[in-house]
Amino acid sequence: MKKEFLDLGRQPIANKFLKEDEFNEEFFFDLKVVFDEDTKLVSLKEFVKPELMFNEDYVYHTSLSVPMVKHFKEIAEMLMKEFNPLTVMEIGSNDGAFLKNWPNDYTIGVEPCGNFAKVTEDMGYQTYSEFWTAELSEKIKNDGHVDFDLIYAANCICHIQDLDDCFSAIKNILSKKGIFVFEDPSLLRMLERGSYDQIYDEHAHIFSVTALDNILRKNGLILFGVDNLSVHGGSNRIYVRHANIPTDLIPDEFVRNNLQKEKEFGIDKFQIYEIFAERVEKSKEDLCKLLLELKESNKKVLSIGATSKSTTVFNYCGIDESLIECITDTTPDKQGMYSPGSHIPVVDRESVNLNDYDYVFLGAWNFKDVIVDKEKDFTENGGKFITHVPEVMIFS
Ligand code: JHZ
Repeated sequence: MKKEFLDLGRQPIANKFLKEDEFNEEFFFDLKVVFDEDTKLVSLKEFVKPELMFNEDYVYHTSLSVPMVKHFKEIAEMLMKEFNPLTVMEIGSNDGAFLKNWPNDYTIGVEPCGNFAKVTEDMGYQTYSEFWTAELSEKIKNDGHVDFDLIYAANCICHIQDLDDCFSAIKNILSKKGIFVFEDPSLLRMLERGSYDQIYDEHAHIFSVTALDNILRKNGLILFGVDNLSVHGGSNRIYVRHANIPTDLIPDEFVRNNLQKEKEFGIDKFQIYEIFAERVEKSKEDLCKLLLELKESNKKVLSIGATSKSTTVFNYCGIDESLIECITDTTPDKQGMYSPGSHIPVVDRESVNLNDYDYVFLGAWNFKDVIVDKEKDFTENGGKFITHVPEVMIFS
């Protein structure tokens, strides 16, 4: 019942930045996307082995994007106030941007990337450096942990390929009246904005509320709340509890509104995905045309934000160093390396004078306001920005 609608070509591991001597052995796979007529879930056709993506060398450092630190502090405070959990677990705890807002005596992390698991262990949080599975939930129980009142995950559940195993593991270790809260990019926002670069190896699925409602029910869980968030280009925060356990947490009007909005958009119909695929192709044509014209008129272009998203764009559109000279990024582990597949040098923002460039491509378009504000001097000196979301355009 899975129907393919989009082919984003040969793609590398989105967050595997490389040294020059690693170019020859780089791993590539076919990035194709399918729609499941049964559950309405959108997923990658071919999954990449998790160990190839999430390991000791993982470079995405949540705390290096300053707006995200504030985001996680605010959500932790809200959850504490609204639900007052006595035991907390975060799945995909990365560098502890969320965990650090909770006392470490009743909070644990799960993080398969060993480098980050060590960071949160050093902060005093017990961290299981493993992938989230039903087997791990059993192991955590056997280690003597009581069931959790709050299980939280941000930009992690959509990375998990086997959702039935993932949700049954949650059900196994969620306390009777506990809540499971997770946030991931919204499929509706991606379709509305044409932000096809939300699709890369790590994002095994792009969730709609509709598909989650179906899959959670199948696993004995109920979705009772949805918050629409602006982070990461438009995400949904989903609130889940056990089905069949009496509680006053009943699905709120936001759940109904979200399901209704998605239905009106046609998220359950294959045709909408065919229309999206045409839009993606047009975006590629427009971006390539623009960058080629700029090159022909000797304009210099760099990109800000060596994101997973820009890995998809650069590889799908065939953009290399001849079109975008370099990428700046605040993450020290990405600096001095080359971008996956497209092999564009990644440098520290401080090492370049933006006024030597005519155009800046927004690789991190989701931080557009922050970046444009930080780089006022560039636009005041005549510099211009390029983005491909929602359409390819130049602005200053
Ligand atoms: P950002 C990652 O995707 C990977 P990416 C992951 N799979 C996921 O799901 C999402 O996050 C949530 C830099 N930066 O957040 C920092 C600047 O250089 O859009 C980051 O490297 N200057 C877990 O990689 C990158 O840009 C700045 O001013 O698409 C942003 O990456 C700012 C604000 C950021 O996620």
